[in-house]
Amino acid sequence: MVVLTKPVIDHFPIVKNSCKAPSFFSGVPVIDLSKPDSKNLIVKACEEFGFFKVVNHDVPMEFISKLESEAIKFFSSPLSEKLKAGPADPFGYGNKQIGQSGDLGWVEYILVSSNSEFNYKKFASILGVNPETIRAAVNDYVSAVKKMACDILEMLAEGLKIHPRNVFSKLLMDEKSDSVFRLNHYPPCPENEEFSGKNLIGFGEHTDPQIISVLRSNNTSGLQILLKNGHWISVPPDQNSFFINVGDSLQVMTNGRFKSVKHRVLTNSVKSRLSMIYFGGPPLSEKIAPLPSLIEGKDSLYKEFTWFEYKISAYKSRLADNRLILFEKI
Ligand code: GA4
Repeated sequence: MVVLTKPVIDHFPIVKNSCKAPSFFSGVPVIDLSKPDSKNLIVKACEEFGFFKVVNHDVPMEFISKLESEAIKFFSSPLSEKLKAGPADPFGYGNKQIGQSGDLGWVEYILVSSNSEFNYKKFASILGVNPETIRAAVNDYVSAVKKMACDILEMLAEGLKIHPRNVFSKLLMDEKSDSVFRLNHYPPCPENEEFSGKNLIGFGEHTDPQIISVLRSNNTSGLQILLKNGHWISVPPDQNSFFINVGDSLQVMTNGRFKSVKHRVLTNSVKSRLSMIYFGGPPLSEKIAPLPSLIEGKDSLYKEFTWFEYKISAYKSRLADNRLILFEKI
């Protein structure tokens, strides 16, 4: 893998790390999608963590490996070539700069949107392959993961006793669903005297704005989530499973019963981390508000807004900002 240029400590956010090797958290809820009691466990996981791991999914391994190998080839290309597929404004190839508000991370990435035509030609020419090969690899993977996300959202609705059960999943199934797909590459970050005992941030702390996010990574650690008790915990990597995040929009639709999980990625000094994330969002015109059946007898915590309005304000924010504050009822 080609390593990014040497990090300059002043330019990057860091976290102090008292011990070198991360101690992994063993309490991440594991949902076996083949088991009949999954729906209740999913609800519990969303309430307690806004995060869980999924096993026994039916996303074909060949879709994962195909896309992973294309991504490795792309990220291994010379930087001068990769830059031709950028900048990420917000879609395309991005390097260290995250979003448009000055956030930095030790990461390079590709961002693709379901709503704007993606320039596969640029990527394909860098890889020296037919654009259709790349388009097909992304589409096969995203379609399979989206199907799994919809199944999970339907189980969630059932677990919450909400009718109809497609109340959340229909938003992702809509042909105008505004979803995003992201490939992140975190090159190993060389140890350096300047920041020894500290971890450089690969991707700074944030919540995802959409409804649900589905993450798959290789076997390199780095992902951390923030627990309700204020502690950051390291999630043990598992390349055969998927990790699910509750997004801000689902937090609103459940009137705060589920919390969008704060998460971040720390760099690794030895190994590259590669992750692929599908962010399932609603159509731009969709009105987001707490579902009446989840308000019953309580106050609605959020004002109604369209996904378009939320997105506009999210894209102006810094990564670590609490983006929902603007939409809370006082
Ligand atoms: C976080 C979740 C997704 O990765 C993303 C990110 C987006 C970007 O990288 O362009 C944002 C970030 C994410 C939230 C706040 C804004 C927008 C960077 C940023 C500072 C693609 C998304 O939808 O929101």
